[in-house]
Amino acid sequence: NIDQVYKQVVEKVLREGKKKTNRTATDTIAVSGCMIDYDMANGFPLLTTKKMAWKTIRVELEGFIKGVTDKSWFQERDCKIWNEWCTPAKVPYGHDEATYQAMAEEKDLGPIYGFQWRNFNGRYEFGAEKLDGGIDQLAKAIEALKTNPDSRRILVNAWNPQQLDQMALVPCHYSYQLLCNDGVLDLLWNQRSCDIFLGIPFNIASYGLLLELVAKECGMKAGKLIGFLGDAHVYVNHQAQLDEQLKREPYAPPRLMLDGYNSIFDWEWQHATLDGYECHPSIKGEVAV
Ligand code: UFP
Repeated sequence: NIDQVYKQVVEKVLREGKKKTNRTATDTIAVSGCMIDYDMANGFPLLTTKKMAWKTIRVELEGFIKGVTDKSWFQERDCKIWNEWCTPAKVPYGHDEATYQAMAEEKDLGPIYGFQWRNFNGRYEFGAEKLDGGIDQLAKAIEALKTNPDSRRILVNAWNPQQLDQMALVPCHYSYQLLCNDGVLDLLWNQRSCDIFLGIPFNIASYGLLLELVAKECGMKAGKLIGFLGDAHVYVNHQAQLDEQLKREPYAPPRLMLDGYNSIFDWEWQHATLDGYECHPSIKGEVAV
């Protein structure tokens, strides 16, 4: 199950990792290069060894699929993970003051993941109506899967060097490939930077959900979920939490149900539910910002 796959990643990072400084004030233990390889036939990949924020995962993915860049859209649905970014107290990364002011005032996240998925490199103006001209990579990928499922060229890319400095946060997971073999669909994603305790459990479930949504849309079965992790790190102040988590006995994985919508493009988070999610209590850890 996914808890076992996750445990192997944690153990590899802690065993082979080296202490490393980074952008934040908290050091990490990091390895370069690590892979997650999970067969979706074993159940939905939501960790059971700690309680996961299932609603947040669904809302964020809905926002990405719809190309949402308005921070209040996420907040109205109790999705708080983007709150840290473009707040008056914090200038994220190296944005210049004018860009930052526009983002803070307009609650605008910039041309982040969803914008690139649905309108790659389209003209972007802060707070303005979103202008077209970009490429709808997600629609193209789905069209390609339906018409030419053997293709090895079905990719969605969020890393857009032309617009990186307009984004509230540059992509961590920056591309994914969809590969189909005989009606079974695999999703492979790339992630340049991976917080193993707080980020990765969330990213696994999010791409697992995207895989199921695309598979259903194309009349396929979900196969492998594969993650290529670049800088895979454990923040030093998350070690005790991970020790605690790894001692816990996993429960049987939950089953995902998708119902009540017509196409992936009008899918809403409520249309995905879990059958039988049994889990251990949540474990808190500080986000390094
Ligand atoms: N991070 C994740 N997953 C995500 C996300 C962020 O693990 O989906 F958005 C973590 C990785 C890293 C930090 O610890 O957030 C981003 O910092 P940096 O941009 O310096 O790599």
